[in-house]
Amino acid sequence: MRYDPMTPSTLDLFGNTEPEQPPKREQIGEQSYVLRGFALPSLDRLLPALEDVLVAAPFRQMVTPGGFTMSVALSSCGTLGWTTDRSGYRYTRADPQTGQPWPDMPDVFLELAHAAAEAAEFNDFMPDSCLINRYVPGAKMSLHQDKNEGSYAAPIVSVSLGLPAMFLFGGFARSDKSQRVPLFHGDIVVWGGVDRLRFHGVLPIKEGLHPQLGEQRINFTFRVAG
Ligand code: MD3
Ligand code: FE
Repeated sequence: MRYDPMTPSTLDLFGNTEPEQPPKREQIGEQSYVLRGFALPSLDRLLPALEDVLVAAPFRQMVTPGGFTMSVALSSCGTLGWTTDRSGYRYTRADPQTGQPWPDMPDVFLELAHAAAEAAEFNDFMPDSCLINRYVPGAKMSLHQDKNEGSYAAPIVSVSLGLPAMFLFGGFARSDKSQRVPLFHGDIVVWGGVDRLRFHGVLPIKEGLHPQLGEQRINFTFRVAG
């Protein structure tokens, strides 16, 4: 049969009549999803906003209550910033290094976190805290739970940038078997509901050079902390 651009069957070959698909997402827990590449369209606004935050509140390594220096360097923006020192883990309104309030959360951060939460079925997510973690090759985060927040009703949204990481997604006891989830530049993960208190961590980052971010992985963790 000769090519006829007007027949419906030919138009179908180009996919124009397919029904709208739901956002592409991988379910990794009952109420947890990976949104591959979700942050990529926002990067042009996200990276300059990150630079601004880091001028006011540079990355620094912190000490755990047990006296160990974390391999991950931290900063924060938003009303509340997560900190640790010899006296414990907590959220503070001021950056302990400058005594100044943490930098405001840039609009592009908030909009992205809100949209990602919505794509995972969590509406009205309004984080008051964004922890910014910087990993160089070899840096890791041991299995832990996030238990310093005022309420566990809201989800947690995490944005991965730069070098890839192997994320460990555990159970409700430290000894429960973890699943391994590879995370790449631009991926967003949303955890909430019944998964909110699961143990999690990050394996040591492998050597590498990311074309845009260089020799590092940066992760934003959005939370309702207050
Ligand atoms: C899963 N950060 O800062 S992101 C942390 O990649 C932290 O930097 C990791 O764990 C990182 O506390 C992982 C996100 C994350 C945060 C909270 C969770 C994953 C979670 C709570 C429950 C389950
Ligand atoms: Fe955590």
